[in-house]
Amino acid sequence: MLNIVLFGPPGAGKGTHSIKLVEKYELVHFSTGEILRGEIAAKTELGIQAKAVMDKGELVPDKLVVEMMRKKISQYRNSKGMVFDGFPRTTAQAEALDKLLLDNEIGIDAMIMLDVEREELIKRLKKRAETSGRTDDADMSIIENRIDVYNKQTLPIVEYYQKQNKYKKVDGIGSIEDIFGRIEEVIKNL
Ligand code: B4P
Repeated sequence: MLNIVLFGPPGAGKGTHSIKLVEKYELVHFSTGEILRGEIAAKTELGIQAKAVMDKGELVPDKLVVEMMRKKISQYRNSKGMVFDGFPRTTAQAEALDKLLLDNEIGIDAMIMLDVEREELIKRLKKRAETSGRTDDADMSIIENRIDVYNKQTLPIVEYYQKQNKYKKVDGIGSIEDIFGRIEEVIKNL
């Protein structure tokens, strides 16, 4: 089994490279952002609560996200592996993920961080805003807030995975093929 956390700031290319990981290694893809947008579209109780925070570029409360993931993970415990895209986003979520996996007698193999600087992130998200229809891409102050939230609340997770010797940093600038090649190299050496 191959279980990867694909990590990085908003716009780093997590979604883009998760799709390629799924194709190449036949993994199950969990994007908490996509799952939450699905809940919003379906106007569920969770979706209504999530929309209010996502529209501001803040994080959905840990409890709601972890509960949502608990149900998903147990369904796929016998798959070839999983790619976690946008989850965990806080140290509490990282701890909860380890616990959820342990309950299913599995674990994370690597946390791969896509390293991209702020200016490039803003450029990519502004470009995506032209086609995505995402309210959190449409406004410059929300984009800025998402990056600030990442730096304050999400980046500390690096230390959590460093302590477990699972943290792998990859240069996230360049063509998608080149970046994916760097990710493949990390996986080959696990
Ligand atoms: P997400 O859906 O995860 O949104 P994101 O952080 O912007 O990442 P995304 O995957 O969309 O972008 P990507 O880097 O692939 O989360 C949205 C919101 O949901 C969060 O703000 C939060 O409110 C909530 N949420 C989600 N998970 C949560 C959790 N665990 N806890 C609490 N709240 C949570 O790519 C961006 C763009 O870059 C794409 O358009 C792509 O085409 C482009 N791109 C990629 N690689 C490129 C390259 N090499 N060169 C040029 N462009 C590239």
